[in-house]
Amino acid sequence: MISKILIANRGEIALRVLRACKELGIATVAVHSTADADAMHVRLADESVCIGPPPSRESYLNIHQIVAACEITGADAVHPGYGFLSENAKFADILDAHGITFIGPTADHIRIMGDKITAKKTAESLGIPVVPGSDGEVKPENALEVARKIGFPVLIKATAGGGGRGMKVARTEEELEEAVSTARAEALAAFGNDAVYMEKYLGKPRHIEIQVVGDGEGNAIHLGERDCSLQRRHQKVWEEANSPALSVEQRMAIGKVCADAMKKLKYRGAGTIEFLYENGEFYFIEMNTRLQVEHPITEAITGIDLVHEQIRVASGGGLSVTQDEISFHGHAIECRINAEDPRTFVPSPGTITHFHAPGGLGVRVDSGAYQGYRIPPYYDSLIGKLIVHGRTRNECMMRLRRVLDEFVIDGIKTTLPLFQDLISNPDIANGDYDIHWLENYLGGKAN
Ligand code: MV4
Repeated sequence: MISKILIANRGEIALRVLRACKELGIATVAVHSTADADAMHVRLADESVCIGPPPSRESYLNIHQIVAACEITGADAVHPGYGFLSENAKFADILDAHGITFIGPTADHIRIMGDKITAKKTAESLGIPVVPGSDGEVKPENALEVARKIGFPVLIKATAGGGGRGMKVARTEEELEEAVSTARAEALAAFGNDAVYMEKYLGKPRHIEIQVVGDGEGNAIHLGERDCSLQRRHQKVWEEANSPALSVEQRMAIGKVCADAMKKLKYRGAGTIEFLYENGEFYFIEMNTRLQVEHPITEAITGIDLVHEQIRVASGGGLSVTQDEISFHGHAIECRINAEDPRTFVPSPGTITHFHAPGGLGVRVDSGAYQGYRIPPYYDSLIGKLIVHGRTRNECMMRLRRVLDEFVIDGIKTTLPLFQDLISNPDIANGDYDIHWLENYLGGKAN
């Protein structure tokens, strides 16, 4: 069994994991860089270890330091949160070799899903619908033949990719050669690997992802979907569950496909299966083998604590619920609060002079920020998440409007004003948006 968990992360997610550990009676170890000595996760953990200077490479990504911190404190498990080492198969292997439990999937499953071609082939073999495309890697000399077979427009993607880097659209045969060479060059620069593959380009899809959890022994559940179509430069801004676009029947059907696939794979841990959704069809694009930023909206509508489940399955305790016991209640929306200018999205680190989080029924704020906290400039700008739940989408939107008026964060710029704008927009009110909506909206506003 797990008796002490080291949390290899910072910010709101470190706090989130800490809360789950405390509720399960498990001791906690925080790690932090010198820039985070005054962080809330450090204050609330039972023990803390400074693992290096501010740059992530030398602290939160430093495997040697984190393993050493486990040895020093006697931690028997590591929760990686999201980002940093959460999808690093080598890290999972190293912990394994030290007899420390990695709270996540097996290193092999992380590796499979980290390579986008292997992930897609695996998904297809497990019965998950995928985007039509090339059968594996595409070499420049075969690109035209493959593209003609798929049909234009096509999208060239990096095998090692994710997050949109190394991705290029070719709308016509004339555009193909340049698209392939640019995609390869970007992939090489970003990932040190120039392998690319090709897919049919979907023009106006929604981004819908299914939450799954497996016990590693062939049992798995799904917890419905999240609609994360509102993104800017591949950064999610607003997420909701359920998706305004799906019926109950569609949800349960795609959810079952995903849970069945995870059973066959004997997947262990929490995972997210990402789809593009267009004209009533789902197309697998990627699977993330970690807890995601937006997991609280799933927790809000299911009442299931995903970090509890992660810890249970990591220690061999199995899932706490069966699929039949899961039901979906109401609607939840998450707004990502970034320390950024709400118009330019330029980061705005600095000291928070006033902080007042809203409360009341159906309101959750996940944040490590507090009055007097100084946001260091070294890490991503997410300082908190506002999660609002209501019995209906309309109630949820009305509640969100009320809550945004109550939230006070002074001293720095935040993205809170963006959400004030979005809740008043008719397309948002109607749930009528796709993956390009937000960029078009922001591009169309005078800034
Ligand atoms: C696509 C696509 C259209 N067609 N694949 C962007 C990041 C990567 N995770 C997958 N992405 C896309 N893949 C096909 N075949 C459009 C995107 C895409 C996108 C996807 C989800 C959310 C926002 C997006 C913004 C631009 C492009």
